[in-house]
Amino acid sequence: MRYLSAFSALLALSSTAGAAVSRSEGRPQTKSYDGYKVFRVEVGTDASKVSGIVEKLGLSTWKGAPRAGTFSDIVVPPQSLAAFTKATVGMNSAVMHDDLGASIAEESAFQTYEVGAAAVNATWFNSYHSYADHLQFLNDLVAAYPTQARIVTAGNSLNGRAITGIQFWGSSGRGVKPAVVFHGTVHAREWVGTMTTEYMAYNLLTNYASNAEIKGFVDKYDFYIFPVVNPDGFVYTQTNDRLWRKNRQSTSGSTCIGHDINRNWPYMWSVSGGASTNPCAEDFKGPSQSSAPETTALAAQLRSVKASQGLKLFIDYHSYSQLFMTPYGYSCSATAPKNTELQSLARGAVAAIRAVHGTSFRYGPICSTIYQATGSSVDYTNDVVGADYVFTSELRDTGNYGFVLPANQILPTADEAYAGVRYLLLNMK
Ligand code: 0X9
Ligand code: ZN
Repeated sequence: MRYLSAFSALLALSSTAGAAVSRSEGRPQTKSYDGYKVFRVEVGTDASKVSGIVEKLGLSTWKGAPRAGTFSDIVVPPQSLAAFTKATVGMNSAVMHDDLGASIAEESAFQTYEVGAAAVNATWFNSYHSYADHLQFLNDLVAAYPTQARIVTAGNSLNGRAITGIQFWGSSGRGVKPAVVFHGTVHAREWVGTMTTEYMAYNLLTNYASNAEIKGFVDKYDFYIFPVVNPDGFVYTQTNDRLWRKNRQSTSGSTCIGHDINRNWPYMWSVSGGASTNPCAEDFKGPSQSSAPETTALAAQLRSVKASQGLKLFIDYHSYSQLFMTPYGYSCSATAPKNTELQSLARGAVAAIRAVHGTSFRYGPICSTIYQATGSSVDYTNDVVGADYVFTSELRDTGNYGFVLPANQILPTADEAYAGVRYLLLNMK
C-alpha cells in the first residue's frame, strides 16, 4: 500500500500523464500542534483540582470539563508543559500524544483516490480523506449501483455546502420501506465517524448481491446515510484546525465562532445544565434553538422521511469513548418510553461489537452514561420525529489516541460498528 501526502500526490499527478485521474486536496494546516502533548489525567474524587489547573493554564480538554471519577484528556501547548507537569505532580496520568503535530501529520497522509466506480473498494478505508474525495466516493458508490442508490441532500450548511448523503434500497424500490438513517461527523473532528458511516453504505451495497442476510436488510429498509452532517466544520478541520468541533457560525456580541449542532436541536433546548450559553465554549447551544441551518435541515429531513415512509432506526455516530447510548441526554430522570427494549438492544449490540475484535463498549442512556446533553439529535429524533429506535454511538478509542485515531484503526472500527448495526437489524421489532 502506498500512502501519499497531498503534496507528493500532486507531484505524482503532474508527472504521470495518461494515468487514471486521481485527486487529493491540499491540506494547509494554519494551526500547528507541533510540540503539543495530550495527557490523560485521572481526575479523582475532587474535580476542582484538575479543572483548576485547566482553567489557570487556559488549556482545552477533549471530553468536556473534568468530572470526578473519570479521566480528563487535556491538550497542553509547549509553553505550558513545564507548568502543567509541575501542577500535576502526584496525579495519575498517561501521555496520549507525545507530539500532537506529528500524530496529525501521520493521520493526514491521505491515500490518493482514483476517481470512478472501479475505485469503490476496501482500500478506501485504509486512510482518511479530503471532503471533496468523500463526495466523490459517494458519487462513485452510486455510479456502481445506479439502480438501487442515489445521492440525497438535506439542505445546505451555513456556508452553502449541500449536506450530502446516499440513499439506497432493495427489491421493492426507492422510498417505500421504513427508513434507517445514520449521521456521521456532526462534530467536525470526529473523523472516524465519517469513515464508519461510509463503511455501512459500502458494506451493504457491495455485498447485497452475494450475501442473503445483507440482501434481506436492504430489501426490508430504505437506508439514508449522511457521513458528514457538518460539512463546514469538517472542511475547517482539514484547512485550518484539526481539532475544530462546531459549525462555523458567528454569534452577535461575541468574536467566538461556532454553534454546537448537537446542542441546538429544537427539543428541550432550554433545559439548563446540558450545554453552554458561552459562544466560546465547545458545547455552545447557540443563541436560540435551531440557530444553526444544519440543525434545521437535518431535522426537516428526518421529519420528512418519517412522514413519507416511517423511520425505523436512527444512529448518530461520534467518537471517542466506545459507547452505545440511548435517549435521553436532556435529563437523567426521564426514561424513554421504550427504555427496556432499547437497553436490551444496546446490550446486544455491544456484545456483537465485542465479538469482532474484542473491543468493549459500554451502553445506557446518554445522561447517566456520560453527561447531561440538551438539544441533541437523539432526544429530538426520539420524541419529536418519533423514530422507532434511536441510538448514538461513540466509536474508538477510549483514550489512547482520541480524536486523532490512526488510520489503521478505521477498518476495525467500522466493521465492529457494523456488527452492532447488524444486531439491531436482526432484532428490532
Ligand atoms: O457531547 C456530545 O455531544 C457527545 N460526545 S462528543 O465527545 N462526541 O461530543 C455525546 C452526546 C450524546 N450524543 C448524541 N446525542 N448524539
Ligand atoms: Zn461528538
